[in-house]
Amino acid sequence: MRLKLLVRLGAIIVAAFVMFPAIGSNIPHVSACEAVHPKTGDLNADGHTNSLDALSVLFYQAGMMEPPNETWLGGADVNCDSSVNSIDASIILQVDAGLATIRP
Ligand SMILES: [Ca+2]
Ligand SMILES: [Ca+2]
Repeated sequence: MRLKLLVRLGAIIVAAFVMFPAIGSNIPHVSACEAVHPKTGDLNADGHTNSLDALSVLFYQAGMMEPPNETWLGGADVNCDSSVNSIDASIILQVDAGLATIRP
């Protein structure tokens, strides 16, 4: 029940970021994306790729948290487009729902 609520909350937040792309427009580029292997989307290293990981991406994009380190930035850029944003959060949610996989 709590997980479904978190997934729905994450989906709402992702939708807000997609609808208002100006949010987080000062996102720094990630240079070490390809150096981070394997990419799983499990950004808090709890063994699960889920809405909490997606939420941390959105917090980062909104400037509400600092990245713990460069490795986190590389891991958060799950689509390797050199940017950490709501698209990465959306992919992480899709992985959690079993609708997508992240390339290793
Ligand atoms: Ca996790
Ligand atoms: Ca990205």
